[in-house]
Amino acid sequence: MAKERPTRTQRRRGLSIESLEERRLLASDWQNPIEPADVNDDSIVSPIDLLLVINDIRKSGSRVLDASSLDTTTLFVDVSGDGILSPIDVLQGINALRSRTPRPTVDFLHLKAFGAKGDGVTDDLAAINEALSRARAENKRLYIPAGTYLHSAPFSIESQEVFGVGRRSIFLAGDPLNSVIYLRGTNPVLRSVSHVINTGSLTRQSTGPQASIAAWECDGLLIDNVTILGGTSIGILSYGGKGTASAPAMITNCRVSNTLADTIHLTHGSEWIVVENCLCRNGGDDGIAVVSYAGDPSITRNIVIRNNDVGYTTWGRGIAVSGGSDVLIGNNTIARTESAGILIYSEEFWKTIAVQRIIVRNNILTEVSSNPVKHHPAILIGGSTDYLVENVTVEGNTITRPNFDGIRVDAFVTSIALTSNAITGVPDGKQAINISEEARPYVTVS
Ligand SMILES: [Ca+2]
Ligand SMILES: [Ca+2]
Repeated sequence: MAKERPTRTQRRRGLSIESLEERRLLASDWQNPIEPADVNDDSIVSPIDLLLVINDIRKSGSRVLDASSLDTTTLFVDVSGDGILSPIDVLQGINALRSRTPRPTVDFLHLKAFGAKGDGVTDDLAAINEALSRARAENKRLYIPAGTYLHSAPFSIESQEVFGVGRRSIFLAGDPLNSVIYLRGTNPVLRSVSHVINTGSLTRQSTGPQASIAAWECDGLLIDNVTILGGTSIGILSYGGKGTASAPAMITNCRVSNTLADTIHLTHGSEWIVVENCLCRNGGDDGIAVVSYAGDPSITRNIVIRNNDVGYTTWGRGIAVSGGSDVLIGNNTIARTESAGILIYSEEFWKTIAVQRIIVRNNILTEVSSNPVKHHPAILIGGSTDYLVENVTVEGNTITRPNFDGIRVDAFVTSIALTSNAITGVPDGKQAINISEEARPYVTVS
């Protein structure tokens, strides 16, 4: 069922591979998304809400609200929604009390109305599925209030929007081998929730049901302000997820950590996707990967990866294009990866296909590539006997203290430009720029 979702500001921006924007602030997880002045979330704006803000300021002072952990206890004290608790929140609360404006028409259903317990122990899967189904039928959004909702099996968000209050609206996978939340259909939206998967002693998996969030062959897609902790496979997977040039699919402001496979992975003909302002930490494989295989329905293409903070991987690269075209990797921060910080490669071993028209610009790579057996450079470019890597611009990047070479270009490439890259702290015996004999006629350095 297709629906119009005109309120999404991200959708109006359009996608230009050349445009890099300022970082946007994360949504405040301490503002009530339904009624900003309803601090205690009892559906009424009353003087009690004001008192709660005043008491909090008295007790702990004005402050930036902690954005570092899952937190199910703090009230919605950030009335103004700027991420800071201050007297401004009191003033806006007073204004809301005075104005007595009628509440807007409710356009969402409440998960707890369907019997979900949110206690982290009861299996809420049936309630979640019933709520999703009803919300779809009534063309409403589904609100996930603060709580921990155990789901014993996967569920699907289909052509609809699910939203919560960030790190306090937690989906907890009951089975780490059957954990996925699917996004399907047209313009599915998942916003401001968390997904926790306790992997225990399990080893890495690599199929859909073991991912945390999987955008599965959907048209349009928004995953925003989603926190993912753990998982035996990929954190956020786009398997054939597609945006368009004028309305790109968006994966924004997400925090993905402790997955056993890639933290974010785009494949199977995914296209027109922006991955922006995401934090990827301690993944078991690549931080953000664009991957195309010979058997895919089409090449994964038209991807923008910008302003992300990636690193501290136990295995894998920071940002990788292994089969893909028209990809911009811009203004990302990459540190302490196990393999190359950025990899642009057709990988014969994995049967990935051609790599074309890639811009790698203004990224900051620090102390990347720790594995002494692989000895990857900070940025690694190369093709395979079957597939060339062509038209790659590597420009304005800052590489500091790489463990091996700064930039290395292997064989099977054409039209490679390395321009104005600042490379410092290269170890003795390693090179800032290392171009293979075979690649030399095809690489310009300036
Ligand atoms: Ca209230
Ligand atoms: Ca505030």
